Amino acid sequence: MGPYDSIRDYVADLEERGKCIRIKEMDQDLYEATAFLYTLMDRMRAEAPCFLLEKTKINGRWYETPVIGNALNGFDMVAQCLGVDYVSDDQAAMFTEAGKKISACLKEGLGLPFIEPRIVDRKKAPCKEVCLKGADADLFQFPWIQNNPGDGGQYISTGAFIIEDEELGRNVAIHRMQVKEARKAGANFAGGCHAHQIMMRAKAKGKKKIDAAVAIGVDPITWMISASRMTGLGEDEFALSGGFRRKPVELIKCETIDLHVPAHAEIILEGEIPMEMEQEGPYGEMHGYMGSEKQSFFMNIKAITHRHNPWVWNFWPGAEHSYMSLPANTVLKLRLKEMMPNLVELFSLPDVPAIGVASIDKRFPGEGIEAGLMLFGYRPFGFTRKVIIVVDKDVAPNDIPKVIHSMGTRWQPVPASHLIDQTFHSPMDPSLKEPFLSSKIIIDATKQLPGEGGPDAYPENNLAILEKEAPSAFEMVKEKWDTYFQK
Ligand SMILES: Cc1cc2nc3c(=O)[nH]c(=O)nc-3n(C[C@H](O)[C@H](O)[C@H](O)COP(=O)(O)O)c2cc1C
Ligand SMILES: [Mn+2]
Repeated sequence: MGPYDSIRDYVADLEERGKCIRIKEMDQDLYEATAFLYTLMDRMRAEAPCFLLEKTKINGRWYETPVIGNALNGFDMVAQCLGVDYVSDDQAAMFTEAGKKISACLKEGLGLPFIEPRIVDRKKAPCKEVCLKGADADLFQFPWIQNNPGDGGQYISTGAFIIEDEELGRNVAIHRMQVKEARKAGANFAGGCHAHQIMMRAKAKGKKKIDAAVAIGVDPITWMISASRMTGLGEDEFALSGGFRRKPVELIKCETIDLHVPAHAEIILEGEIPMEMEQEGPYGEMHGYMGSEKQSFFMNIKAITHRHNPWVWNFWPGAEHSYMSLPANTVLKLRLKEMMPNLVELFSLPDVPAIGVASIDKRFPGEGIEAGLMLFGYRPFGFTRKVIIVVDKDVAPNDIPKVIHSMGTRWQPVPASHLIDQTFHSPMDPSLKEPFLSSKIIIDATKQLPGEGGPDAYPENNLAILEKEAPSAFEMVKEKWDTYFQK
């Protein structure tokens, strides 16, 4: 049961739940693992298990270093990581339970919980079991995956970059790394991210390079926290992870630089990032489209430390889904609820970018569109959303067929839509003509009141009649449920 100290402890529990499969071997020179993942997601969606490849062929060489993929799929896995007592495959229930666990960690006034990391003894740091320096620190001894034939090469796709700013302190964030040479890999810091800001601050001070460490295979809560923005520049993601773990992240000092890394990680890279850029990419991005080549920082590697028989954790952007965002999305929702008293529930689809669904307790005309405008206007939410669907409180936003049903039965496209011609938006969206500029739409699928152009009265809902006039029917069926399936 979560919270876990390592990805291995987590995967061991997944296996026990039947949610991780072991696969003897795959030939990634033929993109077998990638095609497998796409097929797995198409067939099983949120039920698709994590998988562990015992042997993987890359560039003609069979690696026996295990590769794990699809490691966080489904709200059940998020709930398991957070330590929800009873974990089941019921995605709606697990969305709610995981949300409750996240809320319970927050301080009064929705303050983020920070628990400072703890430095442990070297003997308690499995990431130091093997230490390689100089020429021995060779990236090609590990099975880094090239996800797609369109990608620029093999990538380290789940590394948490640990860097420090002299005044502001530590930053921990997931950034992809293109494997370039035995001791050189990309450091893809998008403009505006904290790592990029720290690089710019160092450059302004005349620094020629900064020290960096990368932890591959961190514990799943540290993964969720370092993969999505919740903190400001200068707030330590390890401390925030500690807050959601309800116990400190354990750290150990690097061999060659003055940085600390998670003691229970699988593989650690130590090195430095010069103030220079090189070509990076192309790379298949989160939204499922190929990103173009660009200039980006890179890291020179001085040392590698790892566990005995380390695991490579790979991520396939665009094919895997965004369950890691649940902690960040839950905090956003709670903050929005303080500003919008009629907001009941807010849901971002983990498998579809840019669409948000909100339910509101509607009493007055205009509240559906108002809710959409509020949500678009709050940048941490609105920046990455292009379509907001607003439903009544009797519809659960995470029950997508019911949301679509509401659109089919409660929504009149005119007048209950609101188009925004052009506003600020994530440049990741491949449909944009100009970066940062997108049109947006609010779909108000709440029952329209007569003043909004809706019917004078909505017919009664069949289910509501049943619940009112035969209240014991569902109780009876629930009690007898198992008997219906007995042979
Ligand atoms: C699998 C994965 C890969 C990511 N790759 C990158 C990347 O290459 N560059 C980047 O700037 N952000 C990337 N991100 C997003 C950042 O991790 C995320 O925005 C994080 O909040 C940045 O940290 P910061 O808040 O300290 O800036 C990635 C996220 C995931 C889940
Ligand atoms: Mn940060």
